[in-house]
This record gives sequence, C-alpha cells and structure tokens, in this order.
Amino acid sequence: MIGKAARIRKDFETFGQMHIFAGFDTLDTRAQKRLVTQAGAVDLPHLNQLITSFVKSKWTPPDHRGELAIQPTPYIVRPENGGDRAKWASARRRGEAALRAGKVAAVTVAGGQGTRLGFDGPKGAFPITPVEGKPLFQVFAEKLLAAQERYGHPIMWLIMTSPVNHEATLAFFKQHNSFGLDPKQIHCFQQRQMPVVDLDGKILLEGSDSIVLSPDGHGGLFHALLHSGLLERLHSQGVEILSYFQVDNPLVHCIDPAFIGFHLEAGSDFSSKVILKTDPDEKVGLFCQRNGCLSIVEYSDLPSEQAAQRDPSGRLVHRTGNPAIHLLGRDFIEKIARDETLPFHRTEKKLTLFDAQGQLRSPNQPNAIKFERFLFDALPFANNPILVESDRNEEFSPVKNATGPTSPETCKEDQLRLFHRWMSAAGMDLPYKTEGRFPFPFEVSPLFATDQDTFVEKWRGLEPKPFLQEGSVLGNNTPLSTVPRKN
Ligand code: UD2
Repeated sequence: MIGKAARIRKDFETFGQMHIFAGFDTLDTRAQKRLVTQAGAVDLPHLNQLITSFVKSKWTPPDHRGELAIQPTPYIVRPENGGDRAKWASARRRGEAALRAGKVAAVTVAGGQGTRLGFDGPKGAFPITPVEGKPLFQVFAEKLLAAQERYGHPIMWLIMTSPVNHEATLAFFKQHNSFGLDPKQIHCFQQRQMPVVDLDGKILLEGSDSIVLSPDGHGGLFHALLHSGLLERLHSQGVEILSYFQVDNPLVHCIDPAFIGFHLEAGSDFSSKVILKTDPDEKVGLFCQRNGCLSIVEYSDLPSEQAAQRDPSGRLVHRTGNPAIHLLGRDFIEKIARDETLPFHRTEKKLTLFDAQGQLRSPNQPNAIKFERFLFDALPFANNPILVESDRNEEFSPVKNATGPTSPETCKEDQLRLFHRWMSAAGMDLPYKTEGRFPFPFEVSPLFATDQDTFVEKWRGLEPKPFLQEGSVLGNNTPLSTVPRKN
C-alpha cells in the first residue's frame, strides 16, 4: 500500500493534482485506502488532455462561434405527411420478420443522474403514467412484453446503469418481479465514470477522501456493451440490431417494425427517428449534413440565430430534431467500441458538494466540468445511416425537469392526450380538455395497446364494450370497466 500510494501521489503531483491528497494524513486507514484506490483508477494522462482541450485552452461558448457549416438533411416521411404507404407497409413486414427471427434486442440508457427531476433513485423507478402511476421501467417492460407476445420471440433487454444507480436498479426489478418479464432476459450493465473537475481543471473532492466522479455520458454505451461481454452474448443469440431508447421517454415505441424494416432495407449501421421541430429553442439535438455526412449538432452547440432560421413557407430550416430513438447494428457497436472513436464533450454543472469541513455547498453558478461522450457522435462513422419521421404526439414526451416543459405534468398530459386520440380513432369521441384539465383521465396499459392501430383493432374487437369512467384503466386483455355508450 505504501509503495502504491507513494507512486500514485507522485503521478498526481506530476499532473498538478496533488491537492486531492492535502488532507490525506488526517484520514483513517480505511479512508486513505479508498482515496488511493479511486486515485489509482484515474487515467491521468487522458484526463490531462481533456483539461488542456476544454479547460485550459480558451473555450468559446457556442453562441460566439459563428454560423455552423451545416445543411438540412432528408428523412423518410410518415404516410400521414405524404410518405409512400406501400413502402411503409413493406418495411413493416420486413421488420416483423426480423422480430419473429429474434434478431432484435432493446437497449435503454438509464445511467444518468436524475438531478433535474429532483428524484432520489434510478430514473426508471419514477412513477409516470397518469392514472396508475406506473414507473418508467414498467412502461417499457410492458411494451416489450406486448412486442414479444405479438412477434412470438423473447426480446433481450439491456439496461445501461452507472455506479450511481446500478444496485438500486437491480433491486427495483427484483422487487417488482421484472414486471412480468423473464429476469434472465434483462441485463443491467454499468458504464464507466469520469472524474469531475472545477473551472480551473482541478479534480473535485467530495469531503476530504472521495474524488467526485460522474457517468461518462450515454456514449459510454459502446465501451460498456463490449466490456460487459454483452456484445458477445448478443452475437451468440443471433441478435443483429439494438433498438435504443432513453429511460426518460415513456411514449417511445420500444420496438417499431417499420423503423426496423427501413433500417434493414438501407443496410444501415445507425438509424434514427426524427421529430419535426416547431420551437427553435426546443432542447433536442439537430440532424444535419455536416462535412459531407449525416451528423447531430447538440442543441447547446447550435447558435440560436441559426436555430431560428425559417424557409419561405415559415417552417424552421433546421427542423429535424433528435428524440434519441435509434437502431444500432451490433457489428457497428463493436467497431466503435474497439476503435475508441468517440470524442468527449465538456458540460458545465452546478454541483452541490460537501467541503473539507463537511459543510454542504450549493452554488448559484456552474462550479464543475463533466466530461461526457455522446452516442450520436458515432453517426458520422456509420454506413448508410437513415432518418425516419416520427409523430411526436405518438412517440415523444420525455420527463426531465421537475416543472415546466418536459416535466412529469407535461408527460402525463401527453399520455392522456394520446389515449383520448386513440379512443377517438376507434369512434368514441370522449369529452376532453375542458376547464384546462382532462375531465376524463383514463389509461391504456401497454399490455392492451402500444400504438393507435393496435388500440383501434383491439377496441373494435371488444364486446360488450368496456365502460370507461374517471380513472379507469384499460388493462392487460381484460378491460377493468366499461365506457359510456355513444348516444
Ligand atoms: C438528450 C439529447 C438531446 C435530445 C434529448 C431527447 C444529449 C446530449 N442530448 O438531451 O439532443 O435527444 O435527449 O430527450 O444526449 N444517460 C446515461 N448515462 C450518462 C448520461 C446520460 O445513461 O452518462 C442517459 C440518461 O439516463 C437519459 C439520456 O441518456 O436517459 C439523456 O441524457 P441527458 O439527460 O444527458 O440528455 P438530455 O436529456 O439533455
């Protein structure tokens, strides 16, 4: 221990990070071991490169970088907006065949810290449905159950966690018996963490014996899938495509056969859903052509003037938003992971920390810099990437912040609006949106339907029609109540 500690302290001194050992001699043996172990795991040369690039060299905020050299990019249009119905039907059939053949698994990135939501626990445990208050993980689990029942093949579900929430995530699924899935088909795997530094590039300490670490971004998925052995397991089970979605969006079509079909027809490594932006300031990344290839520019990197440009019809020039719904080829994931291709990004955070005196400090200004990798930086390296339009009303309402847009309230309203729209499509026009609220909150379980076509098909097949009343739930296959007969 003494030799190892001395070597590590020497390395930290070499890289100007000796301050983390300032209180070392006052620590008890256990705390000293903990700090030495943490410090020994830090890749100092790499961290120093990041500090040089992002902290020490002049870092210009995006709005001061001038217009980006980007162009709008094409995408496959939905039939409702003039897309080719026959092509969509053919793609759906091809995707269904791949699902029946067991070629598709699901992957969810859930390693982030739900700090913006103010929720203490894995974000997937957050109750989000408007009547039953089902947690996010349950919504996804039931969508996967519905898909595997429909296509007759179990679907592996890979969930990326981080050391921040891994054990709590495992416990949550155990507590809820995996929400009806076979526990053996769920694989939680941890992403790596990166040290957090202050605005001068000094590694931050929590108290006097713990380096502040933070998950390395959803781009950490590639390394984590490879080094967890899960890529090999996917290969052995004949899985070729990963259906990727974030833990914060309960509307997502976890498994979408038409999307999968288009991905296969294009021979794509990396396909994405597109939602059309109407608000230039919406906090979604932008798909665009950049340096001759399909790329994503993150909302925080797009100059606001450029985001607001409109064409003669009044639509945003740059409107292809990224809802973070992707399909990734297994081979492509392995290539990116092995090549360690992805760059790091600098993100500034306001971190509440204990100081060396044990006092909790909550800053008003950003006091920390995190280094994260973004999954979508792999896009320029993908062969034949494609974009497929999605209806945001059907598939996108993330829950990120405790209040305001993308909050639990807006997400629940969007779910209610969706269920009412499905009911209208089935011929039951229910009263809604009076007095600013939905007088008729009811919920459709994913086990009853996960999209409008399935809902209409199932509803029309129900006799007698169930009676829906305030707070009803159209459950699994046995509706729990009945709906007022159409007068
Ligand atoms: C992300 C996208 C944004 C848009 C939006 C859609 C980025 C940087 N921005 O915004 O363009 O697509 O989502 O909702 O991606 N996560 C991990 N590990 C990490 C960090 C994040 O698993 O180390 C997960 C996190 O649990 C969440 C997702 O990735 O499910 C998005 O992460 P975020 O909150 O950092 O990105 P956000 O919401 O700002």
